[in-house]
Amino acid sequence: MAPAQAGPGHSGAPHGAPVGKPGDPKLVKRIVTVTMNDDMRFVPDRIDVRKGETVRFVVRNIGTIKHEMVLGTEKEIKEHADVMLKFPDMEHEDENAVTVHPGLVGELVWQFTSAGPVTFACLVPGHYDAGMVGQLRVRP
Ligand SMILES: [Cu+2]
Repeated sequence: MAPAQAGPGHSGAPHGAPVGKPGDPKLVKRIVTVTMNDDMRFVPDRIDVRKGETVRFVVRNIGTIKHEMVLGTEKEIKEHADVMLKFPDMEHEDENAVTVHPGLVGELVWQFTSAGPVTFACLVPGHYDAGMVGQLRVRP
């Protein structure tokens, strides 16, 4: 896969710092399966993890259109969703995001380095505003 290339207006996008970092696949102790659908929902949309934990998210798109799962603070996600509305063709190659085409399964390995709320959302234009968002709770 090509390295991430910043699109127009993409500089404010989340790059993982406050919510954690890309995880080492060897340290994965838990696998969480998340389903995305054309009702603009994640199932589940509430996930508990522990600080320091490395999680492999197996992200299944059972819909007929492209969806994605992007991790960030609520503020970052909202800002990024607004940028996506202005630049709808922008593709994500960020380490804190996985884009999954219809009928396929993507993976995201992430280590949660600080306690507190983390938001995950689909930033395909319009999906976040339609409610395609969930919350991770990182316990101390
Ligand atoms: Cu979506």
